[in-house]
Amino acid sequence: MRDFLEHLPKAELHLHIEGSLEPELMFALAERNRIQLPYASVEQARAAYDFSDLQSFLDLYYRGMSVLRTAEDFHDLAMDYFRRASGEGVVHVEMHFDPQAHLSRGIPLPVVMEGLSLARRAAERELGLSSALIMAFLRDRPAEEAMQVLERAAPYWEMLDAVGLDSAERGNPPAKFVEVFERARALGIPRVAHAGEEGPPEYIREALDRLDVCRIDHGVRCLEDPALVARLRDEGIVLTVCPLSNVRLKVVERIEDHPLPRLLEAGLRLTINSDDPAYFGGGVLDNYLACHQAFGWSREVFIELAGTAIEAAFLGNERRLALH
Ligand code: ES4
Ligand code: ZN
Repeated sequence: MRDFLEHLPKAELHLHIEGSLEPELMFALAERNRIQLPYASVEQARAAYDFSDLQSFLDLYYRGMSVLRTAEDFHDLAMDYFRRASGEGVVHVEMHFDPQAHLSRGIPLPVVMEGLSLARRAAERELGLSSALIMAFLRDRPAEEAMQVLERAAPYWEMLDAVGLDSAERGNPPAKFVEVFERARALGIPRVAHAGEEGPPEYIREALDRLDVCRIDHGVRCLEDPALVARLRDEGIVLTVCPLSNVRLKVVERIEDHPLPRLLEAGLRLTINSDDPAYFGGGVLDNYLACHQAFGWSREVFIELAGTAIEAAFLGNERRLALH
């Protein structure tokens, strides 16, 4: 099965590129930029990745990304991930990035965009890997700040495949960002949002009704609301589920308790993704393998999940046909 899953062409639709920063690269960039890390070694960093919830992860995630300073750093970050993903049979990657987490540290948007753009082109050329870019807003920051970031990104609007919404979910409902997402819609930029990971099913409804998103990131708590499940199924809304992330952030206690089999049973369109592979113990292939081990899914199920990801990706028709 490992061989089959490795060779199955997979698309990753839910990845935070800053969460793909492995401790080895974190240490190399810290040295290059003469930054002091709070860890004595790579092993100590990995040992610190023991989370109790989303916020305890976010604290280390924002601290870890402090080593990213130059366009070259962002290039190296993305290229390091693209190489690993390609090695495990990933043919297309849609990456969220968090401009506010860099702007607040004095890293200008053009630095981030230049680094990520160079890496995307190199991945296409050297690995045959396509990618999409999702500019995410931090929902625990004011909506006005998100709007300023969207306006500041004017030179890059053409390069954005979507805008997204991430960071601490509870207490930060999608409705807070209605104006920002309306502006994105007016600009013709597609929209996605994290909802129903730690937050209630109501946030999923709100993301659909008020933000007009085309995909829900996570969405696993929809099962608490049967009418919502029926709606997601009827409208064919795709959920980008991240099983190892849900275990590590204690959304579920054990992978065996994960709602994925019930979501599948309910007829929802699902994809399997890694979220923050460097922090949650594995990439897309590891997430597929964990599902195989926990749920005993057949090849046909994985073919369907991988197919859904390619259908739901921000891809041109030509590339989509080539991947199907
Ligand atoms: C994130 Cl809400 C969330 N989940 C996982 N990774 C993240 N990075 C930023 N926000
Ligand atoms: Zn996420």
